[in-house]
Amino acid sequence: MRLSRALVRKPTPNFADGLTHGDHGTPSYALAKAQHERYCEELTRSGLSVAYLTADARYPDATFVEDVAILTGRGAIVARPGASSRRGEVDTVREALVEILPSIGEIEEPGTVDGGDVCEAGDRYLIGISERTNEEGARQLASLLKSQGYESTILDVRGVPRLLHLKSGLHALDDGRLVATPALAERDELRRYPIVRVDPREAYAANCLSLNGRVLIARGFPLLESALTKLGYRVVTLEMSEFRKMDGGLSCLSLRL
Ligand code: CIR
Repeated sequence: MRLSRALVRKPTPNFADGLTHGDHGTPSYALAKAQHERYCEELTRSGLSVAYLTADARYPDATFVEDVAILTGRGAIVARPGASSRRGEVDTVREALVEILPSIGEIEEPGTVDGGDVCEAGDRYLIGISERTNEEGARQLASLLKSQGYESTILDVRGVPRLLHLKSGLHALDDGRLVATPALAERDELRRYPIVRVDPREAYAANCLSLNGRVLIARGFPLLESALTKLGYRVVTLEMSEFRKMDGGLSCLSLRL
């Protein structure tokens, strides 16, 4: 799908107060801000117009906008984040989305869904049940997607070590190939897809981002960079160190349509 717009939210000075399982240290706000600016430049270079949601320091994780909505080619679903500290993030996103997309619905209590657990892969959606997305949320989401004509596959990834969200270890490239960490590449549910396996030492890099023929990957992961380049993808690398410290990756920093 040709992407034309992105919604982002700049990190706030208290960005380091967000949630993390963190073993990579405390992030620097100044560096995070600079990395976010570079990220937005690459969105623009990839042909997307970038709109900024109002930054809100009440929610230090709010820069990870991908988690609060699911955008399909047919409309928007407002998520219900699994972490209670992030629930309030949905209000501004809902308001912004009303202006630009038809509403397909919202995830309702007791369901929880983080957008990071939702991966559009060709003709279907892969939905992860994780630390953040529960069975009820996955079921509601699959049903909302079904009402729009989309099939879903639900994968329980709670047993996969160090995986916050499904997309922390999985990405669907534009041509239907997946990029996946070894644990996810083995899953029966993904057997139908060709897969680029990420070396376990580079697991963080599995969260990449395909944008109109380019593939953004985190900088410092040469094995994945070279594997994708050899397969003919146009790879762009971006420094993501400060977002990694807060368990975030490339896809989390924008909503795209
Ligand atoms: C959180 O734990 O919610 C944030 N610190 C990171 C969220 C990253 N989002 C994503 O992987 N989709």
